[in-house]
This record gives sequence, C-alpha cells and structure tokens, in this order.
Amino acid sequence: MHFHPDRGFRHRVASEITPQAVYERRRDCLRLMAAGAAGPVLAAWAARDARAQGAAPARPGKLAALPGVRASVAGGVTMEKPTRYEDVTSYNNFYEFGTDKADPAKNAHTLKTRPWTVAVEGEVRKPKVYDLDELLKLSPQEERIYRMRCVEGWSMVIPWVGWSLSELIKRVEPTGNAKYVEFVSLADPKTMPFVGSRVLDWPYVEGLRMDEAMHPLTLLTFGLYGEVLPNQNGAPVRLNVPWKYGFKNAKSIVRIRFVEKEPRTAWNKAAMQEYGFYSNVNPTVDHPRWSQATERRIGEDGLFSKKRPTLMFNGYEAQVGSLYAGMDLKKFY
Ligand SMILES: Nc1nc2c(c(=O)[nH]1)N[C@H]1C(S)=C(S)[C@@H](COP(=O)(O)O)O[C@H]1N2
Ligand SMILES: [Mo]
Repeated sequence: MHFHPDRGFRHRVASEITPQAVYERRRDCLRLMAAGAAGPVLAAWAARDARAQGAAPARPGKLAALPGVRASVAGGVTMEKPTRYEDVTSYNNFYEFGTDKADPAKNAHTLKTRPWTVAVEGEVRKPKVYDLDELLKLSPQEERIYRMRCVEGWSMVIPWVGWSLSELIKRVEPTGNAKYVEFVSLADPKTMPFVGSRVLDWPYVEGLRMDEAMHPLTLLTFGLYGEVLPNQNGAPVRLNVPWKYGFKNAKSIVRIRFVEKEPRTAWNKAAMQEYGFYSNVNPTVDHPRWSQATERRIGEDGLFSKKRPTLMFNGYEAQVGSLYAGMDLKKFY
C-alpha cells in the first residue's frame, strides 16, 4: 500500500525552523483575526514569512473575485498557530498528481482550473451546473482556521477560505430521498498524470451523510491564507470537513450528487477495512496498520516524533458529537 506516515518528510527539514519574530507576528495576526480583519493580514504576513525564509514559492495570488473575506466565528476557528504556507503547499496528498508528498506541488501546474463548472445533481428539486464564478459569489467568503488530521498520523492548522456547504445545499432543495451527498473530483488523464494508474479507482469520490454535509463546519473551500487555492491543494474548489480524516476532503470537485444510498468512496473501494465511510477522527479506533492515538504536527515536532494526543473528532466534539449520538463508532469507523 502507498500510505506511509512519514513518507516525503525528508523534503521539508529546512522549514521546521520558525524564528521567534515570525511566531510573534502570528500571535498578532490571530488577535486581529479575532477582531474580524484577518484575510489580507494573514496573506501579507505569509508573504513576509516567505521572503524572510528566502523560499518564496510561486503563489496564485489574491482571491480577487471575492468580495472581502471575513473572519468566521462559526465555531471552527482555532487559536493554534497556523502551519507555514510553504508546508501547507508543498507537503500534499493529491494522488492524481503522484503519491509522494512533494509530487502535487511539482506536477499540478498542468491542472486547468478555468473554465470550471460543478454539476449539482441527483435528488434535488433544482439541479444546476454552476460556473466557478457563480460559486465564488454564492455566499460571503469566510476565513476558517481548521485543524486537518491525515489518517497517516500527521496534522496541520490551515486558514481556509470558503463558505458553509449548507449554503449551496439550501439553494438546490434536496428531496426527501437525499440521504447522502457524493463529491466527485476531476479525473482528467490529459492533465493529471496519475489518473489511469492503478493507485485508485478514478475518479476520486468521497461522501457525507446529509446532516454532516449540512453542518456549518463543513466548508466548500476556494482559498487558503486569504489567496486562491494553489493547484496542489485542490483548486479551484475542494471540501473541508475538519472533524474527519483528511481524505474526506475531496479536491478539485466537478460534481456534487445527492443520493439515497451511502456512496462507495475511492478509499473504501481500495481498502474497505482501512477506510470506512465515516472516518471521523477518533484516537480510540486504530487504523489496522497504525495507531491513531497521537499525531505529528507538521512544522512543529522533530523528525519522526508523534507527540500530540489526537483529539476525539479532531477537537470538534462539542460541535459535532451530537451527530453520532448512540452510534457505535468502532463499527461505523
Ligand atoms: N481528489 C483528491 N482529493 C484528495 C486526495 C487525493 O489524493 N485526491 N487526498 C486526500 C488526503 S489523503 C488528504 S490528507 C488531503 C490533503 O489536503 P492538502 O494537500 O491540501 O493538505 O486531501 C484529500 N483530498
Ligand atoms: Mo490523508
């Protein structure tokens, strides 16, 4: 199998170091964010950081099409220190572009993110093919700083930009038969070199139960650090469900389908015992090949250390625990 907790880690030793001054600026930023002025500020200091480290990567630029990003107080904001922009955009899982952590940043420049449409269909009264520009304006963009925990045992803290998926769901009016939502990523062998390889059964498919999809923390995401999503992070539109393992966050989405039956997801098809449909972050339910009790925060811990305890529902239990009341989380892993 391809998952390895520390594969690719050797690529990023240099960025482990965070000067104190940079850290202090981050604290200032977080304070500003609490005051509701975060997006541009975060972007600005991220750029400063990049210059300070002498390693500025090519960046896609401001989320220009957007009417001012606003900080969100929807319960998803963490005061934890965000992971460096360089790490968020160079240590990726995006198997359409390769299986090493450094592959997506190297290869995803071929992805064509405009024009882009997302077909919203299935058990809805108002199916519609949305153009990206329409989606960008569908609801006010918010900055949400979420923890992201990969099933491989590492985590990051990422300032995403987007709006609650529920905004879109309300507009398309699901029918009574809509019990689940399926998310389908682009699978274009011309621009995605590993589509066609047998790593996964393409396209990449993920899914949520309807109440999970409607939860305000579930974010349809267009940017990070106040800027357009880099291709390697799933441009131009991806999902973020912060209380689930990272693989639930389908990238480069082209189709959102409302269905009656639980969707077969790409990872579930590849290894059913390892990747369940729910995949809620749960330190008490181990993956068959590795413990989920602890995690390594990228940019924070030493090489190969796994120091942090992993939190139930990735620390979002107060917000989402009630969705699973009475459910056997070992059975529905
Ligand atoms: N289409 C697609 N989406 C995907 C993946 C993928 O390989 N293909 N990898 C998933 C996994 S395992 C993780 S941890 C996150 C990583 O997101 P990031 O690279 O933006 O941190 O994307 C998820 N979404
Ligand atoms: Mo992951």
